[in-house]
Amino acid sequence: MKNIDSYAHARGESVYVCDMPLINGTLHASVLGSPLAKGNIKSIDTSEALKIPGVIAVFTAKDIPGENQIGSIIQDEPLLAEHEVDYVGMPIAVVVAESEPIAKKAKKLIKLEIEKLTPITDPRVAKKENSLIVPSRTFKLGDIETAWNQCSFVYEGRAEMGGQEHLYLETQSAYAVPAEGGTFKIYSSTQANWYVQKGVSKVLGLPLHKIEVDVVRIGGGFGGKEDQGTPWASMAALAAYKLNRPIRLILRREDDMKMTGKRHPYQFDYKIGLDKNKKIIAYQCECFQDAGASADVSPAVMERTLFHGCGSYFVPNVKITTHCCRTNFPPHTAFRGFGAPQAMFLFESALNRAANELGVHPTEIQKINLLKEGNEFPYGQKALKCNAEKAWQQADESFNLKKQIVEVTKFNKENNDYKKGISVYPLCFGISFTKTSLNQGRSLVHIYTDGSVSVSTGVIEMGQGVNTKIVEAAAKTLGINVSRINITSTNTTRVANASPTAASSGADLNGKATINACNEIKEKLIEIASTILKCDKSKIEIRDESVWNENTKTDLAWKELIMAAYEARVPISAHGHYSTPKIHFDKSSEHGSPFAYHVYGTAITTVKLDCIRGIYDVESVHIIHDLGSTFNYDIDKGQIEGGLAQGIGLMSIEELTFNPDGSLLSNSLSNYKVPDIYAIPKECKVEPLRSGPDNLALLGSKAVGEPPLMYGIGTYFAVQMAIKAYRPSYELSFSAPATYQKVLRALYNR
Ligand code: MTE
Ligand code: LUZ
Ligand code: MOS
Repeated sequence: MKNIDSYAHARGESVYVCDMPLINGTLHASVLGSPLAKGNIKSIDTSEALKIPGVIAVFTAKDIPGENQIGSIIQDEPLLAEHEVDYVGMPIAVVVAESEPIAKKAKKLIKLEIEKLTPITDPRVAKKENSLIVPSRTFKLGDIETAWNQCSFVYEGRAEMGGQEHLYLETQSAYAVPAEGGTFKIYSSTQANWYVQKGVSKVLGLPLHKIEVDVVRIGGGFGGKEDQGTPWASMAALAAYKLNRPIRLILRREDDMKMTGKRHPYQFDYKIGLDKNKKIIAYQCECFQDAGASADVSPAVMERTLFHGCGSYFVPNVKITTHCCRTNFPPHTAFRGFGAPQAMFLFESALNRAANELGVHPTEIQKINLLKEGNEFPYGQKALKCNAEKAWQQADESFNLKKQIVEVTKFNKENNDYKKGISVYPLCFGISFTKTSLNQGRSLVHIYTDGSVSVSTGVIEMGQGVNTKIVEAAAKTLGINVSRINITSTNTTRVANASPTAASSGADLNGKATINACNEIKEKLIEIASTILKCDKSKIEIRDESVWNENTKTDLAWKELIMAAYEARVPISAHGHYSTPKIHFDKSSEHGSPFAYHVYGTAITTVKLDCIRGIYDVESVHIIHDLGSTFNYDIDKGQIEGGLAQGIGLMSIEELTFNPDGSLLSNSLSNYKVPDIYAIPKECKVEPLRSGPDNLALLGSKAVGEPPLMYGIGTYFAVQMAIKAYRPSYELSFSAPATYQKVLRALYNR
């Protein structure tokens, strides 16, 4: 089935917040951010701004009728700065005007008096000064202290990984419309309409039922709209509340880049120990997460770093410690992979270091340390239906790893100015929100009397194709054509308390809820059919838009069946609920079984390095990916290739740079580079892993949203191998991304 959005997308007809027709009287808002990374606010003078013709009002913290608080996990984030500013771009005032350009012009006239303080811009410094957002956490397995004695080789070192700009095509956007009886309807570009509803409710001091949040789709989120759609919707709602006029607030790209949080940069210390057979016996690390100025989802991201500390490997003695460090950057937030890519980059760094010291290709160590069936993760869950070795073997067979390594070696012997590097990256990613209570989904299914079906779920379409998958699940369950089904917007009045569309679990949770709703209706329909046909209901099926009895098609068609059910006054609507069974986690012991299942895979990456200029191409990436049993391979392949491209960007050219004062230097697309058609692999082959369906996945098809991003990690280590081939005395360095500047320096030891 084609993606249901592709036709309208290609024609530019899909509707985003900025495409919505404006209601008469709509005003436009622009937000003034802090010019300083840390300081005490002495005064805010809005008088000059208010003199500009067309300016209606300027709102600051003192105008908030409810609580000036939007923190989701921890209540540490004001909507608008009141006494102090904590990062450059922190919202201080909302200017409302007849047009956005007027509001933008006026905000420059607001006079701020801020006493400048020294910001913290390094997570290690934050840790030293005890500037932590939540207490540090440690996951343990085995006995790390005695394990070092069993090791023949022990290596210690440092590593670091930079953040990443989400660069969703649609910037943060909201349109708040006051309605009858002091209620508000909010259109928001968010991955979490329930979070927006809660934020607005708190800021306005109104109960949740007075706030309706509606999302048709969003123009990409990548995690950047899990928590961070909320402030902009809340500011629009604040202005709508004060002025009783519809308010549109759409961030310009430069403001979006400056004011919103990104993927968390991390600093790391590692220590790895191997026995004489290159078995990894012990692994210890300390991770300094740069959380930014407030919690946002950082504690949850930090938790996923802990869960993925050993990647796709089994290590019997482990100690992983993470610190959630408060710095003076915008609050860093969810980003595809959610703390896991950082953990996995670190483990691969330690492993590559060991391989380099021992003079072997990293694959020799990787292969013998992969997770095996029944191995215990450092949080108590066992690797069941473990596909780590299976994925590696299939990659080896399908893509002839040995031959590829031989060819790279041969190329390097024959060439001086160009060198190649090859790496293998094994993936293991846990599916489920690590916060167990979020693992629930709901769906409202209506069948209308003409036989057409409307489905509304808690999931948000952001380009990942989840709505198409849900249509397919509903059609399969009801036994009808997909053309009969329409998906409506995601709306808090149709599905309440919806978890964010995140953790790659949107399709599983909401698709399964849709199947539950469809089955509830179907049961009633089969009863009606058995009365009409006077036959045993256990023999009845609905398929191909007809009722079948004992495997024979009857004359009772879908439309007639629906009319009969309506006439009989039985419900042909249902609200389905699904919650992932069995998962649990106990934070006090840091043990449990938090994931429904794990997704595995293997990527082989080859890069070609121009050793004169320090630039490189990703020549090929060959992927075996674990989809369980896919039912829409086109969509899944799109997610694999898109995730890979974003992962390559993270590891190669996407570099966030800041001034020492904490302001963002890479604040536009001319100085922040994302992968384009030239940066993606010249050759990308994807093959599904030969595995079976997983019962906890939608129709057996495993979650695919985030895991493939991590295949990009292979790029970094392939580049390291290529540098090493040019300069054999090179000592590997672990500082992602591998920008061309860093690579050039490494080639010439400068
Ligand atoms: N794909 C597109 N096109 N756009 C996006 O914003 N977000 C990713 C992934 N794929 C994203 C995407 C992230 S971060 C997640 S968590 C999943 O999609 C969310 O959708 P799912 O739960 O339906 O997989
Ligand atoms: N969001 C969240 C996530 O709240 N919890 C998670 O475990 C998670 N994982 C990935 C992406 N977003
Ligand atoms: Mo994705 S980081 O879970 O929104």
